[in-house]
Amino acid sequence: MLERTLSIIKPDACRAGHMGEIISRFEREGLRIVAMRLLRLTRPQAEGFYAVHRERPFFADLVEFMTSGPVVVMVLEGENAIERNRRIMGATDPAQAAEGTLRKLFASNIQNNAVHGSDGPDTARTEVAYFFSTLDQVDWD
Ligand code: IDP
Ligand code: MG
Repeated sequence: MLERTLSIIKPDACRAGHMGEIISRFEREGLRIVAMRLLRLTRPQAEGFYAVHRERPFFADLVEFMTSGPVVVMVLEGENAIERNRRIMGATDPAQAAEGTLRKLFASNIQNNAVHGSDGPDTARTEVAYFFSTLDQVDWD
């Protein structure tokens, strides 16, 4: 099934100069970028994006981290793009992430873990719409 998913290159990976490598990886894996923007999240924007985690003990630190520098937000498109992106990213905790995954390569710890990816069709739809209108998403064909 042709899907779209939201990807974020988090502040740690942007700061470390890994934006290009991460974007290259998506291109090599055949995920097409249909929208992309470099921005710095405000506190309300980060809190809204991670609202499902607001009761978790790590929420305040997560918001602090996500607003600590620029991020790249992207919409990736492809067959099973949601699941494929999650596989390319690897486990949330880099200590658990498989060899060669973006988090194994670039994450420092369970919080500063380089990338975000939508975890299912419903979240993908909501998260894409959080940053991009349909008019922002290009048609390659
Ligand atoms: P995911 O990004 O792999 O989908 P989630 O459980 O949805 O993982 O958590 C969202 C984000 O919150 C993670 O990517 C990470 O930055 C942060 N996070 C998750 N669990 C922890 C934790 O136990 N301590 C600190 N930060 C965490
Ligand atoms: Mg998640």
